[in-house]
Amino acid sequence: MSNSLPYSMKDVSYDNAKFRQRSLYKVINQTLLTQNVKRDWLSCSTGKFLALVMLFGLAYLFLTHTSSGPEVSGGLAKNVMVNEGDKINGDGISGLRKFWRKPPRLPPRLSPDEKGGKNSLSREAENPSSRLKWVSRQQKVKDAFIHAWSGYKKHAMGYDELMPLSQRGVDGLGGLGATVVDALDTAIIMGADEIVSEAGSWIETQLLDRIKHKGQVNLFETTIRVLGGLLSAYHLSGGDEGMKLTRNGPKPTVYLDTARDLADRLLSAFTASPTSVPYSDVILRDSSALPAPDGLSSTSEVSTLQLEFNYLSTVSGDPKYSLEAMKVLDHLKTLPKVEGLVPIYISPQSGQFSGENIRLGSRGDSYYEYLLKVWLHQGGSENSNVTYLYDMYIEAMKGVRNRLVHRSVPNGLVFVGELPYGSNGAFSPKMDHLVCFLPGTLALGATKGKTKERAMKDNLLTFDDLENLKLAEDLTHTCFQMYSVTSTGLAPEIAYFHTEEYSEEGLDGGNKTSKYLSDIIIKRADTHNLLRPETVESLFVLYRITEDPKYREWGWQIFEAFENYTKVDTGGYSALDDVTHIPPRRRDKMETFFLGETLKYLYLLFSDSDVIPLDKFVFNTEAHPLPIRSAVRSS
Ligand code: DMJ
Repeated sequence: MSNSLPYSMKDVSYDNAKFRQRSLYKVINQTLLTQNVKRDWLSCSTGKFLALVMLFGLAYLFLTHTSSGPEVSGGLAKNVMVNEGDKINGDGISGLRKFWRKPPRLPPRLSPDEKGGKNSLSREAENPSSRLKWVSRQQKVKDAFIHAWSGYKKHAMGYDELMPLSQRGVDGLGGLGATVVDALDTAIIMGADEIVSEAGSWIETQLLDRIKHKGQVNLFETTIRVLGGLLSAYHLSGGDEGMKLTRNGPKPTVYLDTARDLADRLLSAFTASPTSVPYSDVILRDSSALPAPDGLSSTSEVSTLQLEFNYLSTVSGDPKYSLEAMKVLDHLKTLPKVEGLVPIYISPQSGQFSGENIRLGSRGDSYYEYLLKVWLHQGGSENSNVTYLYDMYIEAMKGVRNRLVHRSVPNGLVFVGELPYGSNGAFSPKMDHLVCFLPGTLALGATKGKTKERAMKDNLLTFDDLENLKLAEDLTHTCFQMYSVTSTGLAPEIAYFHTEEYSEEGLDGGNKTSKYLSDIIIKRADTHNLLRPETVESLFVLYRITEDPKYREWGWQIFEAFENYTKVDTGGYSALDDVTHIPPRRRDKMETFFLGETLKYLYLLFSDSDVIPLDKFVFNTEAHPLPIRSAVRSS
């Protein structure tokens, strides 16, 4: 097993591999089959004549069919000697080649079973006893959400976060009551009416005042959690011709007005910067802004604001929010990259990337997520003025496949590592749990929110889509195994993968029954779990798209592990210090994203697919669903 081959060349057993790298034999065979030529064609003289023509054709194809053509890209294309072929064949053949049109790549085929209607996977979801099981598991997730909220309400109402063991609150995000806003749309979606009323009324009576008087907040965190949460609540409670999922809480305009006031202050991060790259922090009370102490902003932070600011412009009718936020992406488009991959720091002073560290974990992650999602949110059309974002996304995912995807030994788990010293430096087999957002994004990007079955029936999947979908499935499996290898069944914050070049003894996850115990290395400093959502987020998206019930089962196992080891009797759930030991030490913190994301994604994983459908909503990086423009008008 090689660690240096591009992803697409390493795995030839993909479901649809036959449609990607067709041999000469297959090209001819498929052409014959398509034209319905019978087996006895050699028995008549016309057949013999045709055989001669075929022989000439074969010789011609042999000479000319060396180019993989422009539609075969990324890993495969890199390994085909396109230019060499041209040289050998000479000018005459090159001229002839102009008349040769390679047959289009055949679409992936469905099995006869799938063609008949519902596939066996989607039938499983409709089986009455299976439905009952998932309805009851979904209720368990709602109960967990109510338990988390009750701890927060009792001990920390109005603080950013709950410290469940100390039974008090803490303001780790600037003091805007971040848990209240992050949790609100989860409560709306779950139909937790009492919580909608409590959170809604706190926002109506307290939040504007906080926004006017509080000091320093981080632009990114405040945008994704508070602005995103308010905008989603606005839509889900009936604003913008929205869904009216609840009658509780204030009028939707309360959420919108609060969002506007907040965004007006956040805009200073853009306007104070000498370039289109915003500063990292804002002082709310006087609408001023300042860079981080080292002067640098995170790449993911400056590129993960646009869904929220665009939607605010749409619903407020004021383009200024979108204009400022989109300038960042317009600018990032012009900067040099390594096959679409970018360093994790950027300077607002110069507008240039800083350092060479490339990763899809912290500070890099949602740059790639928003390239896709901002495009999808604008309608996902081929001709929109943000199509360049989709192109950047596709290029970056090729870069991921070619440069960052490797396999572990001995069991071949597919993982995404890092290039801490840039494209010419050594590869690091380190993968943050944060990277587990990627499979969900890859699957979403492949089918654009449709089911895989639908996308295949409609012949919508390109070569890149197929590669990305397969990578999504493999990575989801790896992310699940990051949970499964530990004693608690919960993932560490960071995992390293055992490869031919890298191994460390005695740092396993502790679950001696796991087949992957020696594939995954967990360093002592990385054993904590912050109740993060990325894996269950991807399980949710993968389930919606593939309809494979294994993703639900994996999600249920993870939920049970949260229940077993992180639930605090007096209310709330706690982060853990060490997932490799039982009982695990606790960390006395319930992050806002446990209510905003983790429990929401688990709830939606167990719900019917028409609850917040993926072709009508885009989830911001904090799991706040915002309606897709074309979908709002047609729904
Ligand atoms: C969340 O705030 C967001 O998902 C962000 O993009 C990454 N980190 C956390 C959750 O882990």
